[in-house]
Amino acid sequence: MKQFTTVNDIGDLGAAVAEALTIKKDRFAYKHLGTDKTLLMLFFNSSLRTRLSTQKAAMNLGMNVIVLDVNQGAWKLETERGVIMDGDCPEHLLEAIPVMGCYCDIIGVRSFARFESKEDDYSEKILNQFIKYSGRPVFSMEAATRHPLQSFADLITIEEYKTKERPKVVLTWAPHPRALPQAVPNSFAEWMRAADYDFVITHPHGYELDEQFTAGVPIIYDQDEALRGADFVYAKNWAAYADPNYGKVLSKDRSWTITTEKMALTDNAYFMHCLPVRRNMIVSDDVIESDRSIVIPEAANREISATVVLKRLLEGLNE
Ligand code: AN0
Ligand code: CP
Repeated sequence: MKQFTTVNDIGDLGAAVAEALTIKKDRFAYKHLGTDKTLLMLFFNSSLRTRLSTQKAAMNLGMNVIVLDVNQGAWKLETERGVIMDGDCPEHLLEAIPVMGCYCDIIGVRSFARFESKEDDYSEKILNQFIKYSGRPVFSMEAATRHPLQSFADLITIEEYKTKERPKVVLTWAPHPRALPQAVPNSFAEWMRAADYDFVITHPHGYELDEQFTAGVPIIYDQDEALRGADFVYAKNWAAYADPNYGKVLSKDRSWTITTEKMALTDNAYFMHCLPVRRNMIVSDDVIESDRSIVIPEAANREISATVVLKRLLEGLNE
């Protein structure tokens, strides 16, 4: 594998899940692969799970790891070509990227949608510059439009917990005080479609996602109706995608919060969320603490998805 930014990079999903479940039984089985190889993890945004699970995955594979928080201690980076740099950015991404590539073998990048320009966000302007100028295999640790390490972990988790061949999986919007990117729901939809589950999406009017991720997926505006018969409830907030409201919070309607009453509509569904989650906005204390909540095993699987991805990228170095 030469890069990992979308579901298409992972190939056959059945084979990827099988590999993940094998690695989960012996996560140090490929410790030799990363000897004398260096991973650089670059964060433009905060992280708990991605930072820890990806570093742990790299250590499982015997790699050395360098972590850089661009906003803490590094030079502030200009990202626009052609800008007269007389402002507060002393360095340009166009030098910083190839320099960073000199010190590592693989680069992971976290760079959220900025909500300043839909075109820049949805063309993955920042991530694609790393792919173009670093000279190294690049993987996404949540970019502007997708969070594939999360979606892969979600898929592994559903495969572990499902009791039906083709479970009903419901992605539901839930309220949140601030504008959040669409990367997690976009990516989740992309992976759920590829997995061919009985997948539906529910959200208030105005929260439609980019159709490249949702084409063919039933969109149900009545949350109660969508939840009926669900085997998995995947809650997430996102800001509006459609123009003219791109990046805006249109609703904080707490009747969309996932509560015990909402879960009672389902077929005893498991509750999932990528975390971090705001309690009693997205989900009630009772639901997230219930025995049907699998948010912790879901987060634990981030180490497994990252180990598979880094293993394949390391193998790709010699192809
Ligand atoms: C981020 C998001 O919604 O994309 C990261 C989630 C993994 N969440 C927040 O910024 C709170
Ligand atoms: N789920 C996830 O990616 O969490 P972090 O933002 O803490 O990395």
